[in-house]
Order: sequence, then structure tokens, then C-alpha cells
Amino acid sequence: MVSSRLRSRGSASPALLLAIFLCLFVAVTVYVFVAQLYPAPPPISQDAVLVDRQYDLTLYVTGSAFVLAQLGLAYAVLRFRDRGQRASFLRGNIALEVLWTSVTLLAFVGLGILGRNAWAGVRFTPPAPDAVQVEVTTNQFIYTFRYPGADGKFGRLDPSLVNAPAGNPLGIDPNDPAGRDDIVVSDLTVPVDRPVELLLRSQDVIHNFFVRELRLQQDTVPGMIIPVHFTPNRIGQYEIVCTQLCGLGHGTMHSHLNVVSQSDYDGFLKRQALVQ
Ligand SMILES: [Cu+2]
Repeated sequence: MVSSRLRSRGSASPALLLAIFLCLFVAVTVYVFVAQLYPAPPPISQDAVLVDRQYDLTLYVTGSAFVLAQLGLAYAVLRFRDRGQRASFLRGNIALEVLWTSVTLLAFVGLGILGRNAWAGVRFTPPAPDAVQVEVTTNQFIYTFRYPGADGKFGRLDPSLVNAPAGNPLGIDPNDPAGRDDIVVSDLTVPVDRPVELLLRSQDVIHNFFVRELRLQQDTVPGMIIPVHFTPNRIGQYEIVCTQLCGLGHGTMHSHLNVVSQSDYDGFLKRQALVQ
């Protein structure tokens, strides 16, 4: 027993193997990010560009901390390995602990403050007065979009009138004249280069409205109307998905955001006004 302990003393191979593993681990992780193996689709709004910049900054800061910490660990594993010496014991170091706690605090709070513009811009600032307003209603497992029609006013909703088979999935009150020209569709169509304000609602459980190209993800919550706004700057069709595990059909819950020219948007509203 004693002789086998003596034999294992001073062996560099376990420490060396662990240090090599840590270096490889760092190299592979850095490669996955630098090579951009899973790139995000191009952003389609200025807010999305801000989110991307913030993401990159956060990645540089936390990525540098990760690389330094792992390489430091590899160095320490090798440098302070068992050489048969007596192990020394440290009761902590107040100065060091204050230092690394402050640095971590500064990094987290600082990144949070810097990211505030990207996150809060679409939520806590009012949209432009000429924003196109669309109400978004989620339920298991569909999206329903409502436009206010020619009068610019949404009709009153009455939950007791909700009846999808009868063609009134939102419960629009037929006695409210403001609701007679409301347009209800299952895809979201908006004009390019114009501010759009969404009013997010949910009829049953918590769902989510997520468009990757907008870098915009917002829960929809029963009993709340949550406004978000954005200005899409690229014509195209983009997927809208629900990112809350909202029930058995969650995986099928999606719709489309169609960003079209102003004339196509006018045509869409005219066509829908005729068929509603
Ligand atoms: Cu959902």
C-alpha cells in the first residue's frame, strides 16, 4: 500500500492529460462560435441589429472570461500537481474575493445596462403615432390577427361571444359598429419600412410570439394586452413560432409574418375588407 502510494507520487500524466483535455475543450468551443456553424438569419429591423450587437458584446466578454478561466485551470492543474510535497491550505483571501465578486458584478450589471436599449426599445417606448396597429391573439394552437379596418378602431370583444366554428374566434361584439369592418386573418401582413405595433393577447394559456429575424420574442399572457413595436425593413416571409410549451400541439403552433410593399399592403386590406 505504502509503496504503491510512493510510486504514484510525482506522476505528471494525470495532470497533463487533464490540462490537454481542458485546452482541447476550449479550442473546440471557440471554433464552434468563430466558425459560426449555426448562424442566425439576417436581421430585418434596426432593433434586431441592436440585439445582435449586444449579443456579440456579451459573447466577447463572457467568452474571454471562459477562455481565461479554463486555460488558467489547465495551468494550475499542471503547475500545482502532486510532486510528493506537503499540501498547503489556504483559508481564503478577502482581497481576492472582493476583487472577483466586484468584477463579476460589474460585468453583469454593466451588460444589463448596455442591453437595456435593445430590449426596452421595443417595449417601453411608445411607437410612432402613424404605426400600423394589429392585435395578435393566441390560443391552443393558433395565432389570430385582427386589423381595425377602415375606421381605425378595434371593435369591442366579449369573451362570452367567442365561437370559432361560427366564424367569431375572437368574440367581436356584433352590436359595436367599430367592429363591423375589423379584419380577422391567420397570417400577419405588414408594410415594409413602417412602424408596426402589435397588441399581444392570449385566450387560454401563456403562449409566445417569436420571429427570429426580428430578434423579438414576447410572451402572450391571458388577461393582459402586451404592446410591442418594430419597423421591418426587408420584404419577405418569415416564420412566427410559439416558444412556450403550451400543450400537446405546441410543436405545430406557428404562422407567418409577410412584410410587403405599401401598395401590396393596401391591396391586402382591400381584398380582406371584401371577403370578411
Ligand atoms: Cu403556444
